[in-house]
Amino acid sequence: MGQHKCDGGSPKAKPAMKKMKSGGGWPAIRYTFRKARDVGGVWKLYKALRTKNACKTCALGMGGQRGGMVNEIGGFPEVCKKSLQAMAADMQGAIKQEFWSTYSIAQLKAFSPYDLEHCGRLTQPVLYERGAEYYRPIDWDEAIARITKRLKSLPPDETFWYFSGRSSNEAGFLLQLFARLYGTNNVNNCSYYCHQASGVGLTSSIGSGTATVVLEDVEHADLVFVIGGNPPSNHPRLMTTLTHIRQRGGEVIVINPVIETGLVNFRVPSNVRSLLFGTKIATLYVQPDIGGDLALLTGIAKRIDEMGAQDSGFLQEYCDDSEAWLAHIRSVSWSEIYAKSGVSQSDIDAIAERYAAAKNVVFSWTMGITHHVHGVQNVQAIANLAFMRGMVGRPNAGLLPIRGHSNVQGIGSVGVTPKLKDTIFERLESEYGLTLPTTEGLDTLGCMEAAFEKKLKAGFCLGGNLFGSNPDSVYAAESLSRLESMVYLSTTLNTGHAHGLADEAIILPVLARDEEPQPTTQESMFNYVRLSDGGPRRHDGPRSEVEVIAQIAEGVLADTTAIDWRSMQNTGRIRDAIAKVIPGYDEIAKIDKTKTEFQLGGRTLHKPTFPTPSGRGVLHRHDLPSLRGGGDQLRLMTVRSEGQFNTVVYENEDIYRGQDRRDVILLHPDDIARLGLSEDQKVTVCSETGEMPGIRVRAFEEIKPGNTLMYYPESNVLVPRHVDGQSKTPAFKGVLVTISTK
Ligand SMILES: Nc1nc2c(c(=O)[nH]1)N[C@H]1C(S)=C(S)[C@@H](COP(=O)(O)OP(=O)(O)OC[C@H]3O[C@@H](n4cnc5c(=O)[nH]c(N)nc54)[C@H](O)[C@@H]3O)O[C@H]1N2
Ligand SMILES: Nc1nc2c(c(=O)[nH]1)N[C@H]1C(S)=C(S)[C@@H](COP(=O)(O)OP(=O)(O)OC[C@H]3O[C@@H](n4cnc5c(=O)[nH]c(N)nc54)[C@H](O)[C@@H]3O)O[C@H]1N2
Ligand SMILES: [Mo]
Repeated sequence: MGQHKCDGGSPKAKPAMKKMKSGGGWPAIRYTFRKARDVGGVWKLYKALRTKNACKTCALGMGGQRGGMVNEIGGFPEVCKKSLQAMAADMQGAIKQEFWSTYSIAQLKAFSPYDLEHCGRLTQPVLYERGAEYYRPIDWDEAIARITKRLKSLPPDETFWYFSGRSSNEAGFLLQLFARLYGTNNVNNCSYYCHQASGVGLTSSIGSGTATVVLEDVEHADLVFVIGGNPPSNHPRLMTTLTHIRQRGGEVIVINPVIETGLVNFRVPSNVRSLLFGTKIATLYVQPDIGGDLALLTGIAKRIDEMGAQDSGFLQEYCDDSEAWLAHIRSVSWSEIYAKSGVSQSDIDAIAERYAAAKNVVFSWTMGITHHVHGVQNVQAIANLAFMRGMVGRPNAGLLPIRGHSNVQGIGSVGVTPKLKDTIFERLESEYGLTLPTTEGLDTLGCMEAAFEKKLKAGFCLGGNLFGSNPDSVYAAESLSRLESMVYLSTTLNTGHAHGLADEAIILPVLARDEEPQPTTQESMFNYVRLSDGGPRRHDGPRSEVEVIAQIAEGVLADTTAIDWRSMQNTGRIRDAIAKVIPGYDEIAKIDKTKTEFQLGGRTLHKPTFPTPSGRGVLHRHDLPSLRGGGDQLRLMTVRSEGQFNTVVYENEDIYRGQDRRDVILLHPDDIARLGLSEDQKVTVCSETGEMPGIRVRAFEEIKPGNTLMYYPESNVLVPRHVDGQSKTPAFKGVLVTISTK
């Protein structure tokens, strides 16, 4: 292991690709024109992007009634490469009929995520049956009849229902209602692999699971923390806000084991000055070891206390347990903090000093915080730090989980969780006279494990790629293959359609948001509800998600429930129901008439009264986990490249990290030397879960030694099924690997 000199591959060192010195800028603009050419011209793409539909990519929120490329405070043009990619993907031609008899399942399995995405749009239902070599097209009636028959024959609790965050509130609400009235609470969404730790952590600290601030607040902050995220690639529009903060003399502190190019310098394409000269982003960049954040955050709090810089009045008046918490952080030793964070005293002091000096502070974070077995504790530690200086519960300061999918927050709000909020449960029962199941529903990984144990028989997926997003891909494929049936409502092909096959798999092609015949709604990470007008269909064949769901529900439940499922094909009817039962959503009932988008009531916390049982903030105490790894064992993070959206790969290059391909492992040059490896050498990366042979070693000075980076979803063969006990989020960033040259 490791120490051997290279004994194969091509040891010759060669620069992977020219590394960019800043994010955004001309490459982003050039890319726009290239994409435009692919889909039939700049004007066509521009028109598609300017329709009144919420942007399809991240949850920052763009588009809707202000028109595409406009943010929540009217900023224009907020173009990002991701929205172009997502739009261009939906504007692809249709997969041809011959495709299905040309490419066998075995061939589809060999396709990369990039190949599958670029096959084109799904336009006809297709069926796979165990033993068959190919998917075969079937008509809609046959597809719906098969699904209905299957669901009628199964005990409801032997089914599960997975939702991605791309679908509308209307589709999400309708499908979860159907699943529950059918008889199961095995209802969950991709959040369990994403920000669930934020929801659980925030709820335990402030009583509410979402952002406490609106975009306007962030724009007025004089210090923003960006912890465990790569917004230049994954939330490009946030970069505009960060440049504004810098232009006003504010600070941006980045906490990340990797120096991400675009967090050092970013060229905002819509700002001429920034485009030409770039805008410096981070005023302070601190690199903990992977998983070291809890110790680091505790250390910052400890230092603030030593400096006497806390807001004791705030702690006493608005928080529970502050004395016990202060006593706890005083009892943790500095040596423990340095050892378990990998951060030096001078860096911790520097962060604390800047925090102490700032007046309005926003803490933002993403997957570097949640993808750990102590993800919830990480989030609580961020909340602790905010409480400490009274930086939550007032304007221009607060907590901001930077969400993933464009409507992942809405999907959660409208009831796509195993356990419904009590208010929603009660209102559904009383308003509609329904009886809902009270069994404990399973979380996402829980469903995969139950399927593996053959306790589940069928799965139903509203978008997403359940197989591709899972840890332990070999196990994931096996567990889905043990099912009798899988149903996928999808727009394009992905690895799940090739590897996530049950005895019977049916793919139903659906319309994208901007092709819907009726308006739909989405909720941004700032708790802002947007209205999407929909638009003309691009292909014959795909159907509206709500139409498909309502039709299946009618087939399965027409005789047993009083709901007129057919009328639920009307998104206005669904919004009426959402307005009645989902807290804060009252205004949605009229949104298609008034065209007035709105901020959800009760979410933004501009006053220090917290919706916890005591009405006060809760400070949590934590034991600090030891840093894992050391010696030959490296800490691995599995992350996104610049050119992908989750399991969908749009381009093989990661221009910001200077990589021309994805089958690579990025190591600090010191680790390459220490382990006796050489650049571009082919190695096998091993974890307790799996192995990846043929991976190329790449030197990457930007990562802290002892830590390493690989690309998701390919690297999921290495990710064990270890989850955070409180949120059930897998530790996608907390993997231990060794490198073998055999
Ligand atoms: N273009 C594009 N946009 C996207 C997505 C996409 O795939 N492509 N996905 C969407 C979704 S669903 C989500 S959830 C978000 C994801 O957005 P991110 O969270 O930005 O995505 P990741 O690539 O997982 O990056 C995690 C970052 O965390 C850092 N990190 C890893 N481990 C640690 C750690 O232990 N501590 C700290 N402090 N940092 C760490 C990594 O260096 C990296 O910069 O983006 C959304 N937007
Ligand atoms: N190792 C590792 N694993 C991870 C992560 C990681 O960082 N590392 N990140 C995790 C995270 S944060 C997440 S959110 C999950 C991603 O989990 P998912 O949301 O399950 O996966 P996606 O890749 O976003 O799903 C893409 C598919 O959605 C479908 N789709 C696109 N638009 C629509 C639409 O409008 N309607 C419908 N019905 N379908 C549509 C397309 O068929 C496309 O192939 O992965 C998780 N897994
Ligand atoms: Mo996500």
